[in-house]
Amino acid sequence: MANIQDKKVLTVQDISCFGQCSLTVALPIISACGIETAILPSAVLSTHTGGFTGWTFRDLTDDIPAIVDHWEKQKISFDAIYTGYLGSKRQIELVKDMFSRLSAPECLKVVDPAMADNGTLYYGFDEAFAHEMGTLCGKADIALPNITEAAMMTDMPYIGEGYDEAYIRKLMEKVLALGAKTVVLTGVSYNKNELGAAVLSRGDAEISYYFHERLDKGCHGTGDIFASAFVGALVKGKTPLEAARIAADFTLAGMKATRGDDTHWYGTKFEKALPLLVGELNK
Ligand code: PXL
Repeated sequence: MANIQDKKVLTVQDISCFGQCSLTVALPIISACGIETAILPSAVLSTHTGGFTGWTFRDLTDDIPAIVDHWEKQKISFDAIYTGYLGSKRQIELVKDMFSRLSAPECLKVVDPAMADNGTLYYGFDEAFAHEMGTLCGKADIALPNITEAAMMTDMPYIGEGYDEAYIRKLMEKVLALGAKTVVLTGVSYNKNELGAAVLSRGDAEISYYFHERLDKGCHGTGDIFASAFVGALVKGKTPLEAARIAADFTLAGMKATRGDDTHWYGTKFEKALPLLVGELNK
């Protein structure tokens, strides 16, 4: 029987037409979780910017206010709003406005800063943008940075490998101090065999971790894949730690399906792992 209370998610990020990231990842993954998913594209690119050259970029900032006005007039609201790659500081302001105008009661606001990795900002971003993204994470129920993004938003040094738990704790506390209620830090590893996510909410005495095996090589787009599955699992009622475990296992399975295919350097074959994600959520 249909459940009239089914939840609706809005995700705001770019469409990289080719390359398996942002909306071409978020929409299929959250939909596969059985959740109605609306999209608001922040820009349209021919490909993502991580390894391609000569991509096209159409900024959609000017279309956003009218879309939000229309939805508000139609009394459309969302049980979760999940933001990823945003193209400008103005878009960050527009997302803050969406948080206040398009949220259903108890709307979960999930912010993935999606702007940097391995110590480096993605093409086109600067330090000022990173700080602005910090203010958006401050409005989030859950902020989902990787270590590079967390360090850039909080003016902590990025020290690559070889950090200890005290560093991770300080980084996470600083993200909470921005205003986020919970921080899920991705790409945490204290040894060469394991990689995972760390979860800390305001008032928690200890960090909770989920680790899985660490592969030799990363894949492009895994941050978006993790974040999308995390949102799907969260909206399905999982706790942040359970959602992080489900999302991490799904992402790892996608990476395993990708390794060995050198022609697939630009993305991750997450589609192959969707049955695993769906099975996990229906357990
Ligand atoms: O996966 C994050 C991402 C999203 N969107 C665009 C990107 C990237 C990372 O490179 O370039 C356009």
